[in-house]
Amino acid sequence: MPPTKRVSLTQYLVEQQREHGHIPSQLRLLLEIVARACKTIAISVNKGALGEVLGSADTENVQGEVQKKLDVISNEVLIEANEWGGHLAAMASEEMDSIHVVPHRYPQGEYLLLFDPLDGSSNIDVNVSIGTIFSVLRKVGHHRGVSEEDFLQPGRAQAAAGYCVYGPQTTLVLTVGTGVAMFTLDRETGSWVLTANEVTIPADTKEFAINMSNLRHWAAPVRRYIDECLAGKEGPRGKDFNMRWVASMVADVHRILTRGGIFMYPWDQREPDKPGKLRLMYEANPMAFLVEQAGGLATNGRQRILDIVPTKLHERVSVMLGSKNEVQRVTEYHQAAD
Ligand code: P6P
Repeated sequence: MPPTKRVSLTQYLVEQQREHGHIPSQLRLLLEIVARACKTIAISVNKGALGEVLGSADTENVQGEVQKKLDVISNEVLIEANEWGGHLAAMASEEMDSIHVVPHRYPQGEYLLLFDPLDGSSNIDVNVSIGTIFSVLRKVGHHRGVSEEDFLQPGRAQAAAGYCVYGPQTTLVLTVGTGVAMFTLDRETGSWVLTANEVTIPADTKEFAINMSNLRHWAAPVRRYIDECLAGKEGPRGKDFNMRWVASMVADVHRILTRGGIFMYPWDQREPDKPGKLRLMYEANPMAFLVEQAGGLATNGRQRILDIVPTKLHERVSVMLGSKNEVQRVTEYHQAAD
C-alpha cells in the first residue's frame, strides 16, 4: 500500500537498521551503492539511440550470448561502484566467466554481490522494459581470500535481493528478509522514494506468463497446466485466463509482485541436459527471495528454488514463481508425474 509521507531509500534502510536490526551498516552501504549504480544505468538506458548505447558490443559472454553495449556498460558500472567501499569480498555477474575479487588496494568486506547487470537485453533496442537483478550473500567462514566456492550457497542464505526495472518508471524493488519494498526514482531530485511497502502477491490469479512458442517442447506437467488455463471457463479450471510475456524477467516479475500471476520458464526437451534457461544464482534466487517475501512461491517444478544447493556459478534452473496457489498446483502436477 502506498505510504502516506515521503520516505527515501536512505531513511527506509536506516529504519530497518535501527528498528529491526536487520541491516548491518556494511549491508546498508552495499544497498545504497547498488541503488546509486542503478540510477547511473537508468541514465544510459534512457538515452537509447541518443547515447550510442544501443546495438551489439560484438563480444560474447560466458553463456555464449552476444553482449549488447548496455550489458557491458551496466556490468562495468556495478563493478566500479562496488569495488572501493570495503563492504564486499567479491562479485559475480552473468557477464563475467569467473568471480571478480575486490582488488587488494581496497579493504575487503564480508559480502558477496551477484548480478545480472541488464536482464532482458533482447528488448533494449526495441524500447521495452529491462532491468538489473542483484543478490547478496555473506562470505561464510573465516578463511582468508575468496573463491567461487564461497558463492555456492543456497538462495535461502541470501542477506538481501532486488531488482531495478527500467520502464515507464524506474523502480527499485528490494528485500532484506522483512518483506518487499518498492522505490520509484524521482528524476527531479534524483532520490529513490518509497512508493509501496509490505508488497503482497495475491494467492490466486488469472494471468500466466510463459513463452508459448516453446509449447511442443515442454514436459507433460507444464503442458497439462497450460492446457487447463487455455481451456478457460469450460475447462477444469472453470475460469478464463489471460497471458502476458514481456521476455524480460524483471518486467514479468514486477507485474506479478504488483498484481499477481504465475511466471514459468520450464525445462524443455530441446537441450535435455540443461535444467532450464534462467540462471539460478543471479536471476532465479533473487526473484524467488522477493516472491516468497511477498507471500508467493518459487519452485523448479519439484523443489523450492531457495533450497537448491548450487554446484556451478552459472548453473541454470527451471523456474515457476508467483501466486502461491498456482505455483503449488503446477508443482503438484510435476510431483504427480514423478
Ligand atoms: P525467451 C532474457 O533474456 C531472459 O533471460 C529473461 O529475462 C526472460 O524471461 C527470458 O530470458 C526470455 O526468454 O526465450 O522468451 O526470449
